[in-house]
Amino acid sequence: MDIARTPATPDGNPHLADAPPPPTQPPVIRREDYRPFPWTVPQVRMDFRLGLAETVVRTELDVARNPQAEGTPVLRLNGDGLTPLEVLVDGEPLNSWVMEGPDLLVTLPGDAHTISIVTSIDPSANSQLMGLYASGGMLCTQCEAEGFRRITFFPDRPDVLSIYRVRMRGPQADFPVLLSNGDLVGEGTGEDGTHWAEWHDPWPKPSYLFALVAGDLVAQRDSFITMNGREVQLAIYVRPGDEGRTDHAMQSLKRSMKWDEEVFGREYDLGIFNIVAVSDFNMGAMENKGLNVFNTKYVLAEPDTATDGDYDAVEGVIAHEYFHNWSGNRVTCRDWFQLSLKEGFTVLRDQLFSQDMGSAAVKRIEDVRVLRSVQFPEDSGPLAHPIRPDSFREISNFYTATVYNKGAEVIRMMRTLAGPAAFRAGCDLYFDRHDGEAATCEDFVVAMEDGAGLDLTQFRRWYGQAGTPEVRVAVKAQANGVEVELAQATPTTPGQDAKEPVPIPLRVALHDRASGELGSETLLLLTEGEQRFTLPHAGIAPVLSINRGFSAPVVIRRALSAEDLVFLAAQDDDPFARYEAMQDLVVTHLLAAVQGDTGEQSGRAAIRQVLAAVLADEGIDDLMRGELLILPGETYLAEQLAVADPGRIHEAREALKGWLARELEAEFVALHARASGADAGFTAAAKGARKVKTQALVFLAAGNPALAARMAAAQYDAAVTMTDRQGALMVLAGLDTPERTGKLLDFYQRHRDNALVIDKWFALQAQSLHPNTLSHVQALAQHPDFTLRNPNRARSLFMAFAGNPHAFHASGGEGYRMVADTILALDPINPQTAARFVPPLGRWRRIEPVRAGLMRAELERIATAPSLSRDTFEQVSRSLG
Ligand code: B3K
Ligand code: ZN
Repeated sequence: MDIARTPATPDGNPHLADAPPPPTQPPVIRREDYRPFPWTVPQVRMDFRLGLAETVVRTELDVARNPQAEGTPVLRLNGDGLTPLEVLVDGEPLNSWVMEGPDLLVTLPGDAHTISIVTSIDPSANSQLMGLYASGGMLCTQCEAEGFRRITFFPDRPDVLSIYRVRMRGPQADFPVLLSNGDLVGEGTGEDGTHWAEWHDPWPKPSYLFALVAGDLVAQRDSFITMNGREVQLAIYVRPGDEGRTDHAMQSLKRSMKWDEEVFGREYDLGIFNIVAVSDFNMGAMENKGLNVFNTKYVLAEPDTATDGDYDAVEGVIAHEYFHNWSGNRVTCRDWFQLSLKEGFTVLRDQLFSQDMGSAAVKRIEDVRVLRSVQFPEDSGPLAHPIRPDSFREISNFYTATVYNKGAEVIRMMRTLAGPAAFRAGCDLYFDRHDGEAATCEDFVVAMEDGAGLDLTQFRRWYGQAGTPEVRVAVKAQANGVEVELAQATPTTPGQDAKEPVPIPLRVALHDRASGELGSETLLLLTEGEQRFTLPHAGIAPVLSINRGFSAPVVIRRALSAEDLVFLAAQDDDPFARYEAMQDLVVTHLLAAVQGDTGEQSGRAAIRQVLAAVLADEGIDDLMRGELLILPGETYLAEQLAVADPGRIHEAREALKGWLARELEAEFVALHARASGADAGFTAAAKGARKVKTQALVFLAAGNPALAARMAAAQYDAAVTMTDRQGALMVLAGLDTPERTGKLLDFYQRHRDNALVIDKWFALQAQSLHPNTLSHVQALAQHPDFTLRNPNRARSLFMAFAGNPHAFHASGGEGYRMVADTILALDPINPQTAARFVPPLGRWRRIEPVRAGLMRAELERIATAPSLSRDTFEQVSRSLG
């Protein structure tokens, strides 16, 4: 085959004339257009000749007509930027293939054939980090969602499941470790300094779960005996020098394996489970079968360089990827519209795991905080979409908080409705029924109906409707009880004007404020637009505690007096409800303050009273105290208003923090002193102490900056953990004080060889409350350690900045310009990561008119840029639309 002809167009090929012109706009892919693939690919054999600058890939596919699909002689193999060097059908160089855009089309005469294709790729030029790429001298892959087509031509869709045999050969000195999915079935050395390895994965899988890693890596090894007594060899591969930082990840993996057996009855199914840590990675980690590839951020952890939050994140992500082995790999997705089938379910599984490993109440509050600060704004903005989207242009844009976190909430509601035992029965049935298949969200719902005995007819609306439902609550006292009147409405979202009521499970209890007596909990199921429930109550001052444990992902609108909220915040037996009452008190006060309500003094006094109680309460541990001390964030506050002024929100929140800190200065100082006496261990008490210690500084920094600066500098100097050091530096970074510069410099020099800690150094400054944050970030973008090519580094500066309201929303629009410039600079390098910076600008409709105009203008500037990626084009056009 003449490889110089690109696109390859063998003479006389009948398909040539049909090739459409290149699209001007990326096409819209629709869920309703799903059709099964006309061919099956039972076996794939791959052979890699590895090199950083050139890797040659020979792929052999056994294909057969799919009896379940409409027949066609044409086999479409997706490609992305590839040129076929050779195409053989049953060993013959037939002229029956043609390129159509990026794809290779082969016309096949019979029902079963073997196709052999050779491609050549340059991993070192792959800055998108999709497909096979080079990272610091090693080679690794990322294929989800559509990266495999950047390695070889293939039906790159999740419903084509194949058994893979992968052979690779490369210079032993450069790539001493050679890994792929499944079991190692052969290895050897050549005379020319090369060596080879062959891996075989017996489990049929879609191409997005393929992985290959080659590099100079060291392994921490361990093993795990499964519930049926099988031994699994575990290894975590890292760069030489990092091997001392993998203990926590290994322990987390073993705990995850055990937990999944005990709680979900799921056993691991290969003899090997490998994890590789990579420093250039677009997201957190990837669940490739038997060979998880991780961002170093979610593997490496030691007390001197990782915070308690980092430790928890490592444990959570290790668990999440491991759990995908069943929810995602053994049962995968039919198409990418079903993404929440694996992601929502797996997020719920990792949340339940983390609840069991630590404090369930604190974990629940943390998860709700993420949902409300990220997913709620998404659901009320231009990028709103159902957890099962109906269309997309670029699937990478749909790895969202909606698909992941709201998806988890939707499955959690099924669990609440069924109860844990019936839910488990539903899960068991789902896994049994669909093992080895590419399934749909509907399959999951049907299995849950059959296995858990639920009728989910109306519940299915949660999959199709975008937007966060709002529930209005009115309580009327009656003789011997109260009537609870609930009304639900879901705001319109792009493309969805009419919304129907969804079933909303609300855990409620009626307490009595006068006697302090706490009522028992019941579950109300709101299914209608408006519905009344009667609850028995004998007391005289009933207070309704509602959506306990955040049993439904909705906004509750309740008109509770400050007195009732103070009561709930101080005494409710449901920790989430306590937190919620506290948040409500603060939100009510701050919204009044930003709207110029001067009568808010009483609200302030109520908050002071509750905060004082939280500081003094010996009945709660410090981890919970730390949660209760976190004031609602500025994005969440903005979310409560149809149109927000971020400047006023910031001022009002800081003013409240400062006032509270001055009122309770002695208490905060005492808390800090008490917590400073705790040890440096990882018990809940020690972690809690570290949490409240920095929280105390956060308050004091707003009320008495000079005192806070002294205390923070002392905490920094005394720190033996990264939690204490980072917490102190975070507070100092926000203050205009001489200690700030000295400690920032010290931190940099101490950790300059550790990329993950230098990421923290960038992020701390970009997230800072300092008035000059904007110019600091501009200067940091020129720092020799800054690069847009590493996603962690790019995010550490600019995502941190975009999430810092006072700096991002600078009134002259400089923050918006900086983020837009970042998107434009990053888009040609790494479109997937670039597109992630669009949503903060996309919020313009909910921001006051002057800033809104500036934000919109930046989006328009991006939209007019030539050769925008599909990723960024889609996000920008939806944001302007
Ligand atoms: N499944 C991957 C995410 C892949 C993202 C591709 N753009 C990690 C995870 O959710 O577990
Ligand atoms: Zn996942």
